[in-house]
Amino acid sequence: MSTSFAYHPGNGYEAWLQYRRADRGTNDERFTEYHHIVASVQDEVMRSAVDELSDGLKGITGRSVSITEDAVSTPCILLGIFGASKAIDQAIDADTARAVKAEGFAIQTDSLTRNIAVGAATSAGLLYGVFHLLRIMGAGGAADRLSLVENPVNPLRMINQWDNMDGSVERGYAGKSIFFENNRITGNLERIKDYARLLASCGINAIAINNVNVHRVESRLLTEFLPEVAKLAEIFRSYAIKLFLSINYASPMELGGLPTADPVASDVREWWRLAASNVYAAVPDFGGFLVKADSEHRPGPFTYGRDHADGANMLAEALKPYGGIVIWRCFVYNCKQDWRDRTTDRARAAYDHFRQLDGSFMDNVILQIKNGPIDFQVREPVSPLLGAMPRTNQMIEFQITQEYTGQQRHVCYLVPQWKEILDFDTHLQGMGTPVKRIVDGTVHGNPYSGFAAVSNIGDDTNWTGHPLAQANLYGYGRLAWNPELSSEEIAGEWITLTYGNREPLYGIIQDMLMSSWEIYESYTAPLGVGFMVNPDHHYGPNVEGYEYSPWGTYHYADCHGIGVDRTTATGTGYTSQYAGPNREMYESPATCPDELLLFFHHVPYTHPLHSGKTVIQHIYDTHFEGAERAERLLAAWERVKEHMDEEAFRQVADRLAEQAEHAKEWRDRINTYFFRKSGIADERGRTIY
Ligand code: GCV
Repeated sequence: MSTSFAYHPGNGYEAWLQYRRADRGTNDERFTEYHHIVASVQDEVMRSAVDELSDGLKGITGRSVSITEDAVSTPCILLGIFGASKAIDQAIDADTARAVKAEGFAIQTDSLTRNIAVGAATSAGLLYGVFHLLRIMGAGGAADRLSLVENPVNPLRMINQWDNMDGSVERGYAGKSIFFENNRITGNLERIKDYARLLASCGINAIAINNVNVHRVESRLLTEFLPEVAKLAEIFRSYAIKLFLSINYASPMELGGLPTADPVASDVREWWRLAASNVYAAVPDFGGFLVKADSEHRPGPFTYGRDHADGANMLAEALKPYGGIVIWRCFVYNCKQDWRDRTTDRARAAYDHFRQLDGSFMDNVILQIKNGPIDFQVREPVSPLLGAMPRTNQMIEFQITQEYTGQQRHVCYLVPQWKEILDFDTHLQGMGTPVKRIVDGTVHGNPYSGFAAVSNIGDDTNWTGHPLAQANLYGYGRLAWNPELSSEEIAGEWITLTYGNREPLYGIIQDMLMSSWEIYESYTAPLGVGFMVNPDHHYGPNVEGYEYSPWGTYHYADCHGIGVDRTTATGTGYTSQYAGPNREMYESPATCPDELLLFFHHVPYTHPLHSGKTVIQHIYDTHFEGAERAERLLAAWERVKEHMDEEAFRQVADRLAEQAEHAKEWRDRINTYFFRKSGIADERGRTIY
């Protein structure tokens, strides 16, 4: 990476949108001649695009910026919609314009005038184009050779807030909600606007603002709080982001006083029709409903002997006249399992409940499927439900908030994990059916598809608590836009825009991010076995924390061995949910990848891995190494100290110090537990308690 300039991220509020002036004499100096924007603003999204470009240019060039409807001097930056702007139609040739889809854009520099044209088919595309141009400028790219077309790969690129109206955030690790306080919608709309900017800048186009666990008060977002919801929708609308609400399935009872929420009851259906009509009267471009039903004590159609297609279709019918959609979550399992019962396997649940319903959902229903069959663990196989319902819309759900990956007290850059999942070949239509092609809708030609993820932000000044966790939010958006981007590229963009690309800072942070998932995995639950965390809050080691609980997340460690037999031959039969080659690969310990061995198999501690180590030695080695590597992260960060301001340095240093200490706790708890269970000593004689 070339030497350019260093940002001073300070308190982190501006995140990757700092638009700082470059140091003199660097390659982004070439942008300083751009301080004239030509645009005729047609709507609020275009207004945002022009404002953002103007602010960005001001920051980057240090000069004041003029905005006119016609070009008065060159070089300038032209913004416009194809067919509506003559200047754009002249600047960008017709073939290029035709390659631009609804939310895409083209950027081209004229070699003679040096004018930069940003053209799009919609104002949303224009907004994304502006953010892209600012990203190029921020990274010190060259203005004179721009010639590119970008289209988002995924139609839906959604964020799910798990925010409650009392101001708390379920699984939130960065302060309180920015949306709600004291059971009301916030009056701090500036912060919402800044969040909308952050999201739009990396391509997000949809948001559900409240927790999928909808309590009594949030149910009323559909009714008495609608005027305030409309204000939030207005802000997001101006950044081309559609607003959704999580709804309570039992609303007809809780709000409407009906005796039932049975999806086939005519008064229940009528209640939802009316609710939808009221929402659309307040928010004409409302996105739709996000629903967690029959899951973790939430109400749902099972109560009435109905299935999830009955439940989802009832809501879909109510939303259909307005173009709204139902996003129905597949996180449905028995959370009151008896730990003695070895026949029930939580991993099977989503597939077992939903697969048989393929073809029975209306076309404005999308099933939202967690990336793995359990619950956002540091390592899980890909959910076998993804792609297994060809006649049903599906989207994948990731978790940006680090519930099981260090809770934003540990650094864990999750983009490499998401990439592995997206690249996984399901073999559902022969070789070459990766998850990313299923969720972008191309494999089955589904009208609705894409990504959703649980947000990691709160009202902490720097948004994410751990400053390095900002890379996960940024990375999620960029990956939803284009899953072909590499983890390194995304990290590189984020580092450059946040801290600058000056060495050694750039390289140090890049190495830290790229190794962080592996490091976190190495000192926590081994070989895909999952959990081993403290119950409820899920932070910190507790090997038997869930072993005798009703939640279905067991590891079955005894003095001989560990792991869950999920094979078809002798176990729960979960492996049978995968297509051909994957089923066989997971069925046998000989072919099962090491990192998932204990997810699929119960093996003796002396079982040899492909790496040549035994399971027990692998546990010891990874835990000793992981804790050492966590300590080295802190040492690496010390080396960036002189290259950034004190506050920005300190925010990360404090968390890395906690991580290093906490990694030792993980190491010693896990190693001690397995040494005591197995009675097998560490080959290298290191201290185990
Ligand atoms: C919103 C896990 C989390 C819950 C979360 C749930 C879900 O179980 O621990 O906090 O609830 O997933 O995704 O619905």
